[in-house]
Amino acid sequence: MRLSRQTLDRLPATVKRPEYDHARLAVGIVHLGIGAFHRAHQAAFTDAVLAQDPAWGICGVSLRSPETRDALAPQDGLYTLKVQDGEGEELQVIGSVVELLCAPENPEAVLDRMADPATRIVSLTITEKGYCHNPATGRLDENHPDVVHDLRNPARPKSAVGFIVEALARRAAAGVPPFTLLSCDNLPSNGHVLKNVVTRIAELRDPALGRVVGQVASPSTMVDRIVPATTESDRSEISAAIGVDDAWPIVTEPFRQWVVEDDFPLGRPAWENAGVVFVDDVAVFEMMKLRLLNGSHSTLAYLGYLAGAETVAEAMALPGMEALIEGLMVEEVSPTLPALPGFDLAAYRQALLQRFRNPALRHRTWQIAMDGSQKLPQRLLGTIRERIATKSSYDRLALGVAAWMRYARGIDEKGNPIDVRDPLAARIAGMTQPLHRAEEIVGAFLGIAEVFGDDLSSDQAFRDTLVRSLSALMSKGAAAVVKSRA
Ligand code: CS2
Repeated sequence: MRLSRQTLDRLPATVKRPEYDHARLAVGIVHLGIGAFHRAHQAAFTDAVLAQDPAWGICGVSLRSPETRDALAPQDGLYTLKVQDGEGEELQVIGSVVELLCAPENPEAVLDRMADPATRIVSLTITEKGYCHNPATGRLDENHPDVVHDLRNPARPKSAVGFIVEALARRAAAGVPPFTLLSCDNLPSNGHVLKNVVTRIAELRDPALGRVVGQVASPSTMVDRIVPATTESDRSEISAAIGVDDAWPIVTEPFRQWVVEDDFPLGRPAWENAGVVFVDDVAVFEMMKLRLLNGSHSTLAYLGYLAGAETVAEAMALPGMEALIEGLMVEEVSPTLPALPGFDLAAYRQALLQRFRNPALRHRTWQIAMDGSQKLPQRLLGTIRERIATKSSYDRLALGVAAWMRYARGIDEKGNPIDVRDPLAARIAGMTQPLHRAEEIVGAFLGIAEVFGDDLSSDQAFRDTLVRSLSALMSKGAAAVVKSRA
């Protein structure tokens, strides 16, 4: 028997379930990129306030594969969220996703939903690379194959940004006011980046459309919850615990945070009642989270993977690792963060270390290692730039960057190939695998302008630091380097 509206009343009493009439929900939000993160984060915050207003159901859109739709549509969009840490676990069925669409199969259905006047928010978790931008400049990459495609075929877009521009064009033509854009990806000023990219695409289509899109509200947000990919054993354990089959449950940690700029001309769910914090400017929160959490995460992922740690918790347990990460946060990152009055930064850092140690989450280093070329600019390189500007040390941050180079070259410490997932993977492998000396490898990487920008590429001290770190990683191995840095 499958989890569905019909089987909700068979669930054990300990499983939390929607406290509203699920059949009465209507779509008010279209979410592009309905992955695990969205389902543990925005969809959970939204679920908590639907009893107050059932008009804010979510239409979840997959931009690539039909897998999520195929798993959740037969379940009326319902799925289980398992929240766990070392101390306990809690199961909750989330009901905020009321419709599922697969964009490549039926782009017209997605555009219809987005153009519908009832849709008042279009939110996104499409990962860094989904923005089709140059990570170093934040501007649209006009040569990106999806952008080129979408400009040639505006009514049958492939990219999220292409869907947004076409839907806004249709709304404008029909006299329907624009929806609010809500980026929930780990990018600094994610709302601005999104707005710049879609406005530029619209301008390239038609200057008048550019002016329309330039007026759209696009508040920035800081999102936080650690959500590992669901495994087969999660599926079977959770299905056994709830007594019916759930084809795609999600496992996550208790911690969740969402800080949002309050700019929603067509309204929004009462998310503040679920703990969402609304502010005028999210920039400081975003910088703190990207540099402390995600910067540490990427460093843990590359060093951990190279040293043979499968999960973040295993990486944290490597001799010297915790001291290295704490040192990175305290000495190298924290001094670059603007003050947040009343905010206890030391407690935030301690909580992060504890979250990274969470023994109940199997968060794979390989998962976090993905898309490094898109992640490093905001996670490590921006911080390094500020350390250089203030003539301060950045050894641990540079070790994280060197570990990425060691990893992204695509050959592990035993000489076996690494399954590197990154839009630049092939280019990096082609460029760096024939090279063997750290100087040459670092030189090749620094030539990637969309990652390092011109400034870092030409900084001799930065180059020397990377060469030292990469040589050590290549000669001694990551585990020994981590141990020696403690
Ligand atoms: C992680 C993030 O996969 C990654 O790159 O660093 O997904 C991280 O778990 C979240 O940002 C936590 O909020």
